[in-house]
Amino acid sequence: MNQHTIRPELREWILATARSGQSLGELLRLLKDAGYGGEQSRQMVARVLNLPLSTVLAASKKGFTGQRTRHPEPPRQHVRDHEIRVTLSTDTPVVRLLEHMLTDEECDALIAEAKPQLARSLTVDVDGRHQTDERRTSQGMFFRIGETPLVDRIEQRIAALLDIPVSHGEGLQILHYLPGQEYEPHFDWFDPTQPGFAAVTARGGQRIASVVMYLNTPDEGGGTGFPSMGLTVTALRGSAVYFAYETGDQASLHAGLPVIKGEKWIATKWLRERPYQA
Ligand SMILES: O=C(O)CCC(=O)C(=O)O
Repeated sequence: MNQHTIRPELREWILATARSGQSLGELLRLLKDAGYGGEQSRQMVARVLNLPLSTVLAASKKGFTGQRTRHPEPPRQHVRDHEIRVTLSTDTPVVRLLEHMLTDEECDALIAEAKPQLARSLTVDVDGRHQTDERRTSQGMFFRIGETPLVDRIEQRIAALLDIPVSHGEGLQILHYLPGQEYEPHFDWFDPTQPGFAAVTARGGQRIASVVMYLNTPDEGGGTGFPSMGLTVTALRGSAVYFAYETGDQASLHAGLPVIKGEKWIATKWLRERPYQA
């Protein structure tokens, strides 16, 4: 298909629909319902979203839905040997506050294991490359899946709580913020309109949910903000915030708010729609 055959209104509609959070599979279904042929739709979507045709073809076959997490239901969840209290629950976006996600001993041990390995945190740029970024000024490190017995225990707990296999998780990430350090508002899902989308989703597909676990209680500041909801989660040792999203979900915008006094340690788990680990 020639680029000139895509009408500007249709190009805008494809972009807007992808940004509004529809999956590629859903986008293709809507085009089909509007009377476009399968091959024509795939070519248009690939061209407008700047994706390899093979990615769009795979989406049309699989529906690109992958697996979703199960959102923990209040008031509490029994997970293996552990009771987690669900102390706040919202649906748009899906957010759960989880009390007693980790024990004090687990928090301290994670910090001790991570401390010698910290380096400047990175973000993923539009081409899918890792970069240092003034919007994210913490230090951090990643554990490999099951790297230590403690990491394994926490990953098993998250998997059981959210009913998703451990293999769908990226490695557990530990972050350390000092006063003034923060992670400015951002989305955890990858933008399908960016050139690097195919590369960052080639393994595991799209991100579908995040769990941010607080390993200490900063003296002041350092919560997690959800600006579109006007919600600030206070960082409290052992508790966590879980949030789930669709591609393009604007409500899942969130930020690691600046630490004002003291320091902040967190462990973050990002989950994918398909297995990320071999
Ligand atoms: O530091 C926080 O509270 C949030 C961290 C975060 O948003 C992230 O790592 O994606």
